[in-house]
Amino acid sequence: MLTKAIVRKPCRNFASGETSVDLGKPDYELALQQHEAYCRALESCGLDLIRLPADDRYPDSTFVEDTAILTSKGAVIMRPGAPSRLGEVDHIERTLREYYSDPGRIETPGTVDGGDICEAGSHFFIGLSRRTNEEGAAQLARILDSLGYSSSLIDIRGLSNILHLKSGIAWTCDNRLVVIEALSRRKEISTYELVHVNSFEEYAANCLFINSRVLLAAGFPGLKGQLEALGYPTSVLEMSEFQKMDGGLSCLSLRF
Ligand code: CIR
Repeated sequence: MLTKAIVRKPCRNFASGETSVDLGKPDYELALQQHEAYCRALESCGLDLIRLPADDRYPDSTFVEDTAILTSKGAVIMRPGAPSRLGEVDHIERTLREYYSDPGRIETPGTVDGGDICEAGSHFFIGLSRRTNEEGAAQLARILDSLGYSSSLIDIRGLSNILHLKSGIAWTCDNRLVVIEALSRRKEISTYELVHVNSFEEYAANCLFINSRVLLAAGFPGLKGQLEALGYPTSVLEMSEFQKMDGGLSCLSLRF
């Protein structure tokens, strides 16, 4: 059971963050409303929130997931692959130290974005991407091994449609993975039952399974129906303003 989540309010210059999509400029007030609804959804899944204040120095700082990996055996501080995001980790680390005594850390020249790390029980998939390099992935694999977790790499550098591994894959907390077509034939995931996301709904692949509920972006009835048919209760959230900044549901929180 997850009991807590760290979230950070979007800052006023949220629209100046990194993005590779062309969906227009986000509306800040709407982003705040969507973020608040997201926070309430986490609370309704039974999580106590640690709410961090907006940090105007880092436009992307609301995407806290990229700064750390939290497991039941320990935490690892990431080293984000976008130079503009490197400083975000210091602030998060101070918060994490209240809960984790000795977090591991990705060191230069390694880079890892938390969005590239998909936990699946005692195994972690590590995405190699524009943000997560081989050195960072190797460091993370060693740290996870020392904590008692196995890991494997999934190279997404040839995929232009997703920023992070978790933009295209989500673990359902049992033996299933929600997956976009481009990743569905990878041998690394061949032992899982797959929930296929159709090509019109790829953004919805970044869904969030929390304590037997699934949070899903609004506007994707196909995946919603598939998950409900499999017995997962869904809650739908408007994510338009975060999608404009390349962000999905998972990246707005660190759950533990
Ligand atoms: C970035 O490009 O870094 C942010 N604008 C979006 C990060 C999204 N993070 C995630 O999916 N884990």
